[in-house]
Amino acid sequence: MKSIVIAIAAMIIMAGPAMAGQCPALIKQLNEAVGKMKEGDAKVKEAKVLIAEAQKLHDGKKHADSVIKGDEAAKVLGIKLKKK
Ligand SMILES: [Cu+2]
Repeated sequence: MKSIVIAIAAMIIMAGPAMAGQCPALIKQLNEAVGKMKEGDAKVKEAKVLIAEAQKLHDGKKHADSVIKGDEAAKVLGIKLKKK
């Protein structure tokens, strides 16, 4: 029983840094995609808000939430993100 608890705790601890590297990579891809699109476009504006939120979540160490926001932004833009 104890070993299971330790294994779960270790997974949670290790998931943190792994996710931390993911968001900047996703945000970079989103910003590049936005850079190629028309600035006045409604979906570009919407995506920029979501990207800013993803960045804020990442800065606040909420990496899992940041990835979800990034996915939302990608859906708005109609692009696919490359994930690690
Ligand atoms: Cu992050």
